[in-house]
Amino acid sequence: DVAASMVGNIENLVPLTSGQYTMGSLILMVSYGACFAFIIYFVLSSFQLAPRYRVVPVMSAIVMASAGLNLMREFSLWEASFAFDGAMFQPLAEGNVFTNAFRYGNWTITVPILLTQLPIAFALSRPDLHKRAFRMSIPAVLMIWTGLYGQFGETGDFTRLNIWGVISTIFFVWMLIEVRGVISAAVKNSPPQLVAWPKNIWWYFLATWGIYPIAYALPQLGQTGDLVVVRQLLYSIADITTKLVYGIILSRYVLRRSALEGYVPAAEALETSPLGSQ
Ligand code: RET
Repeated sequence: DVAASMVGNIENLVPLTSGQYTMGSLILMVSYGACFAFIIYFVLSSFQLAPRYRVVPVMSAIVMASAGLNLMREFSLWEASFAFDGAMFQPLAEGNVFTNAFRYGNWTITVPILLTQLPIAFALSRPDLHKRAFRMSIPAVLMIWTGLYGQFGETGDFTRLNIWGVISTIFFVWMLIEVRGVISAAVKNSPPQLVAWPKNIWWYFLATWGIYPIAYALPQLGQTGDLVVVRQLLYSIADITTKLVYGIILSRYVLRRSALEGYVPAAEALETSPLGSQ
């Protein structure tokens, strides 16, 4: 079906009510706003940490900037792609095609960073850390690119969507096996007071990364305005939880770990020293 494959995503197939259209704008706007605001949070958190962990929230700040710019672009594309005809917001306004494909491009940058944060936060040794970051990132990138190719099939008969969805899921499982290896190493290597953290992070990771394949498969339930909005909402929940909340969790973990390893932030060291009390 040539016409259907040209429009790429279901966003270009269905007219939206003004409520649905506004919800779509709002979801994208809140998401990029949150990303940009949290750049500041992550940069400031890094100052409280032992030097070896400072890069963990800095990497979250980079992910926030990258995802924020991507979501801002999705937002302006959303605004440009629909035109009000007096009753409904019609897609393909002035030839503009909305696409979720840019998200997959963005994940190519952010996903390897998110994965590499784990072995750094868990203080794995340098050569082990590099090896594991690499071994997680290879299946992750293959998962994203096969999914990118497949998602263009969501407006056709779903053959392409499903075949590439299955191939992508195989890479996802491979990636999860590598992530699980990092979690096991972290459990062994964790201070006893913090040993629950890597275990809980594993379940959090599965629950939140698992939202993306659901969003990918969703167009098969039908092509309606509600589904378009629900899918953008799912993407946003996934974006906020896998990047922003995940970054907060890892920052809290390395903060506790810094303290347990005897690190005292500079300002506190000054307060408790004879010099500071003068
Ligand atoms: C795809 C295609 C369908 C099958 C699977 C997928 C998994 C995607 C995932 C994406 C994670 C993205 C993140 C982005 C953060 O910036 C590609 C949708 C399994 C897990 C964490």
